[in-house]
Amino acid sequence: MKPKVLIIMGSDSDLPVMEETARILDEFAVPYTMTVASAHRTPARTLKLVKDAEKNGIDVIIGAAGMAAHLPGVIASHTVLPVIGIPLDSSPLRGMDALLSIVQMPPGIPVATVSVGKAGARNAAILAVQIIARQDPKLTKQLQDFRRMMAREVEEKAGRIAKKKC
Ligand code: RP5
Repeated sequence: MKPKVLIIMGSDSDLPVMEETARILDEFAVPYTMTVASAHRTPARTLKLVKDAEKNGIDVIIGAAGMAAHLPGVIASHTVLPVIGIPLDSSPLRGMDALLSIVQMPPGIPVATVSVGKAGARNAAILAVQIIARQDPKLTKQLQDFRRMMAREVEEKAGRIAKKKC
């Protein structure tokens, strides 16, 4: 199947967190490709990936980076495809640097910024699925089932805590 999501991370050191994005996309059976490119260290490679993504019918690009995390913003500057940005905790500033770099885009070039780290990696995948699901009723149903499953888990947790208190 042709990939619908392109995941670009700033370094291979980001992979342990970004595996969470891949895991969720696998769960929903949404095809993706995942690679490394840096806005600063390999600007030409980043641009080529974005332009190829447009040619190859990618629906959503996920960019993840730590430190002075310009990657998602630079990706967004080169395309009108939706871009989701994941700030990563890979510096002494513990992701605050990446969060502000990614979330504070100037008006006109949005990056849909998710939370820092693994929770963000997970949400980026879910948001990408939600975007793609607009054209795919089967995927919409899967998302609704996923929400119901989460709600059931919360009920079960509440039940377990209530039992402990008795
Ligand atoms: C960022 O710098 C990367 O996204 C990574 O989070 C951080 C450190 O990269 P490495 O020095 O480990 O390659 O560009």
